[in-house]
Amino acid sequence: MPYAYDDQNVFAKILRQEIPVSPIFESDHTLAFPDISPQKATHVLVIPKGAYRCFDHFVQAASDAEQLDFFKSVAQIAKQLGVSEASGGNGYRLITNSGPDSHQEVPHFHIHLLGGEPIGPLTS
Ligand code: DGP
Repeated sequence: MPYAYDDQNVFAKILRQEIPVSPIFESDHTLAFPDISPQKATHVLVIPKGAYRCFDHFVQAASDAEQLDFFKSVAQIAKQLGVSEASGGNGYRLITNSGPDSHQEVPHFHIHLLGGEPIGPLTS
């Protein structure tokens, strides 16, 4: 099934610098910035710069270079934020919502990186 991409979504506007954010990390293919409504002490969104609607779309359509850059960036960001065990932190949670049942609000693939405090079990 083809993935339609709505280039009016808020993250597309952030990538075009139509909406300001304060990036905490940027690489060739990846951008990260704080969530506007943080749910934990650390709550960062990591997005690919390419136009991908959800995780499945990203894995299906992004180049190997984009995918490698993205996933290595997530680990690098966790280190930079001091939440990874490798950087002396206590760990973190990654979440990605993909499609309507998951409650994905912004239709541009993104990973929530949550940490900086104990997080309970998944509940819903
Ligand atoms: P999701 O439900 O997985 O699609 O999460 C979308 C997240 O995006 C949500 O936690 C709030 C965040 N968000 C929405 N609009 C903006 C924005 O304009 N700036 C920033 N920094 N985050 C936003």
